[in-house]
Amino acid sequence: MRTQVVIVGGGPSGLLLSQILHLRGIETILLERQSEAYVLGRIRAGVLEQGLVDMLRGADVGARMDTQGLVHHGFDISHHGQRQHINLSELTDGKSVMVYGQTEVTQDLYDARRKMNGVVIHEAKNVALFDLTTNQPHVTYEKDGKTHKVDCDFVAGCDGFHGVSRQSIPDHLRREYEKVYPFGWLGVLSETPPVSDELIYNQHERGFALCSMRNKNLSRYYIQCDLNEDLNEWSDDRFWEELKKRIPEDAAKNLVTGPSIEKSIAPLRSFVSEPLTYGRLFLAGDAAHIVPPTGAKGLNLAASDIHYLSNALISFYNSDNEGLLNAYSETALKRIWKAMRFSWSMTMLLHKFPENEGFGDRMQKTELEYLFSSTAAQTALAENYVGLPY
Ligand code: RFL
Ligand code: PHB
Repeated sequence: MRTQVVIVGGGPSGLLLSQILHLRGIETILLERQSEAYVLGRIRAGVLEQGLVDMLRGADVGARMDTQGLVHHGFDISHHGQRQHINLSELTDGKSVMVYGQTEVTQDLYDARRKMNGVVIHEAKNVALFDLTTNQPHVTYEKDGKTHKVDCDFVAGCDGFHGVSRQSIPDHLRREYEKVYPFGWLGVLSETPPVSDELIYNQHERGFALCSMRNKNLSRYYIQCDLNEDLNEWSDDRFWEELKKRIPEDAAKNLVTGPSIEKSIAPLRSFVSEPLTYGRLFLAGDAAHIVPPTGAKGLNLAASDIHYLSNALISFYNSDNEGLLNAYSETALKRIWKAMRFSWSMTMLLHKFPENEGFGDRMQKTELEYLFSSTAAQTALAENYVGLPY
């Protein structure tokens, strides 16, 4: 087999790249390790920046989002019985975010790929990348007991944190930066109306909590938990009781509880691998970087990588110009580090850190008091939350 771009990984990064390239006449073959049902069963992000919303519309996959997504003009932060509204639109010249689940984005992309007869190969096992530093790389994979080979011009590594692409860059050419946080998020999805029209980020002495949503009858809640927490010990009742203790009193009174339809624990980590390029391999999304979910940046950062990478590939094929491809790593990393900083600072601001007793706690409290009283601080927060320009 031969194609122009092999895309490894069928999460949002890989699917969006294949959709954009296909619309511009560039052929791709996408290799996904899991089944489509497995990929769609993962409950992940929920908040889309304007940049990603525009990209989805531009890639002909915005129609369902535009009817079912919820435009949010602000969110709340609660701390010590106080609740501060962060008015995103007022603070950012009318910008907003879209609440629309990653599962829905992925579904829309799969539907669009099918409609355009895009080549998406599921359950492609043991993907391996070869000759990446030549002009004729190739990729092999196993399916139905056979080994297949795909020759190509470029490989896009969109295979997430545990993928094979990043590992295909020799150790001595790769520099990794990492911070692992000493806690996780226990998340619950329930078919109940959200407790509030907007998201509430709660800083509390028992630990962080987040009230989020997917639609008018689907709520997503998270609480900070220990890393070694056993999911089996978290009955729905125990989860709701703990959540109520961490959110504002009026919200706790209004909270509609119900059976969870998904419950999981996610560790929190900041991670960047540099550079994003090795010969004709280009990393994008979680394959190259991970942010803690506090700033809602993971999926959005994957989208900005795809923006830069798709432009670079289009420029190569249309104008024979390698300039943007050569600049991809540096260009994308500039925005990645800014989102790293923001996600890290939101995480530090809102979580309970076991080692923080004393001075650290007072700094956190003072930072929140400053944020609640300063329009300048709220503007900086809002500017980052709606998404920095591409
Ligand atoms: P993905 O989604 O991990 O997709 C990678 C795909 O590659 C496949 N794969 C392979 N395929 C072939 N061969 C191999 N060797 C392979 N190895 C792996 C995998 O099966 C998978 O299908 O990465 P991608 O596409 O870069 O997308 C990144 C986003 O999924 C991620 O950043 C976000 O979900 C992060 N995130 C959030 N981001 C936001 O922007 N806003 C949010 O509100 C938000 N909330 C969250 C989040 C992530 C969370 N978790 C669980 C980590 C909330 C949570 C709880
Ligand atoms: C979510 O709804 O899953 C969500 C929302 C905001 C975040 C993180 C996760 O910051």
